[in-house]
Amino acid sequence: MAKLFGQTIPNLPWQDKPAGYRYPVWRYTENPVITRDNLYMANSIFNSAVVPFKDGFAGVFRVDYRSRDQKLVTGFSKDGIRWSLTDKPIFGGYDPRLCLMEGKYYLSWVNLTPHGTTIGLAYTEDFEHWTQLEDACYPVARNGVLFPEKVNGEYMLFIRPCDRGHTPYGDIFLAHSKDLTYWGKYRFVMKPVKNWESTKVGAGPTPIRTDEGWLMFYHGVLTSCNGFSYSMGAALLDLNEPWKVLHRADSFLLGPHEPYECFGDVPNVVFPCSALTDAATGRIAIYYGAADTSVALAFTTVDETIRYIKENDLIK
Ligand code: BMA
Repeated sequence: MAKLFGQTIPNLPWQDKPAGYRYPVWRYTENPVITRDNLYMANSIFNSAVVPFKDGFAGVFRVDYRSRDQKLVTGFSKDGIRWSLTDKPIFGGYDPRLCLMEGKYYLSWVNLTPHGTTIGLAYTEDFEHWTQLEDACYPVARNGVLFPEKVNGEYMLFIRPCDRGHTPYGDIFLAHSKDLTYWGKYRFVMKPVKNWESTKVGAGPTPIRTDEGWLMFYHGVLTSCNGFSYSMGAALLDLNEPWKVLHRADSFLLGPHEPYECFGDVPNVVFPCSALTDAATGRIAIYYGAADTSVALAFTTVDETIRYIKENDLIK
């Protein structure tokens, strides 16, 4: 087994891969796990992030209310599947990512400013009290994703420069910081290459350290005659120089297929924001937004994913 570093999570939500299923990522049979019915006045709940917390799990959820205000709320769960959300927005904005680093839970998200979107940063220890840091970037950027540990003594943040709208382009960059306030040394990581992601790419869950490199799940966007279609890809990045792509799957690992991924406020969206990993077994549980309407869950293992990446490697 490829070695996966990080927490051991014995109560990781899990289902075995269905017999005869050939792809590396399989869906939870009772998807979606969170719908608009989880919160009064929600129009939709999607693109959300979770982490292990106490004897269960905590999360930050993107809620678009009936007013269509976009807010982040917290939620708690014993098993990672049945969630109770608190109807008390902590920040405005969308697409949260969570990462446990140095004993604190760091949140990065798309922060809304009068000048465009930027990367908001905050941390908490209890999911009740939050300390907001400086925005990590001037507008306009989205898909800010922190690494769970320093690399060569510096914090690392994926970032995706964009415009003020639903940007028809997008490459992933990496920013460095010594203090989580001043960011710089921007390095290009990857751009869209293949058909399924020919419009733009953006980092997804907190990257996962393995002995083969940083495992990065990301979303790739295709522009079809019917608009954007979002799927999940994966790549392995160099451990010491994570802007260097070692291997990258040339085909998606999970794309819009089931009705809850194909129909909704924005059809044809699989948007991963969070991955729980169990170092003891190599299991990975991925939470993804489905059709900008609900949150769904899928499973893989570090070996299944790395095998698929290498079998379909873009970097020859
Ligand atoms: C994200 C956000 C959403 C959008 C989504 C697809 O980056 O901009 O509002 O619809 O992509 O889930």
